[in-house]
Amino acid sequence: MIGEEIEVLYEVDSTNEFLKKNYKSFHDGAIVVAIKQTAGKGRMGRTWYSPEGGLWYSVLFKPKIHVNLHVYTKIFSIAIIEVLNKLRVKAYIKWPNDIYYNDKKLCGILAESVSLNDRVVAIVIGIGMNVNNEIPEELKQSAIVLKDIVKKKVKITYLLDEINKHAWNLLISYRNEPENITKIWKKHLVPREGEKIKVNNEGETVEGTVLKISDDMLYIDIGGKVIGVQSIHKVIE
Ligand code: BT5
Repeated sequence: MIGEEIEVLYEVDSTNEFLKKNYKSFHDGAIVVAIKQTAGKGRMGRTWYSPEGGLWYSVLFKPKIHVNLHVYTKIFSIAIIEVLNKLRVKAYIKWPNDIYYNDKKLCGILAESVSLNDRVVAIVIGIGMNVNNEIPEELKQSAIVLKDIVKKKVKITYLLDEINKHAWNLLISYRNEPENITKIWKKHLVPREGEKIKVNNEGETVEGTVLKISDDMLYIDIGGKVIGVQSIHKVIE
């Protein structure tokens, strides 16, 4: 199960960092929730703004067999979309790992792993969702808060419990039918194959058409030349 073991911290630098440091003290499926983070982080050292009122937590996995990090990111993205759908919020997954509503970021996911002698010993999936929190002026154009979408405060514990339940069911279904997860993920994904997007290619913003989407690559046709954009590159639109 996910969240059977739970630690709630009033304040921590980052729940991902906390679990990466302390993974030995927790079981598979444990979660660490913070009321606020003082150094919440996104990918590639970016800052994740996480004041009181949001859902900021990390899940620990100690898989016995190797499972790619992308799988966990997909599973939690789908779980979050399913829970938001229950609240009648039509959110979508913006490639590779963001949850968006009306062109604005509602939630981000950060998947990390800890290795010992080349063996992955812990996987930490960090989830940050704007729920009842404020967002700073500089993010107002690009970010959104759940309470402003549904026009009322939403219970953090409800979201936490639902996301974990959905993610657990998806994880079990992944074991039996791995390709089904990719199918569901693609259904909620923006952009879709065939759509036009803008990407940052060698420092320049260029427009192209998405030819194919794989786990961690977008293949884009830019005027006849096909480039592979890895998830670490920034997709502009
Ligand atoms: C992400 O990174 O979207 C992953 C965010 C993961 C946060 C969770 S919270 C619990 C756990 N503990 C952590 O320390 N992290 C995880 P990325 O795609 O790199 O997006 C980062 C960018 O999103 C920033 O550069 C800002 O532009 C923007 N941003 C920062 N805070 C935001 C917020 N609260 N809401 C929306 N956008 C935000």
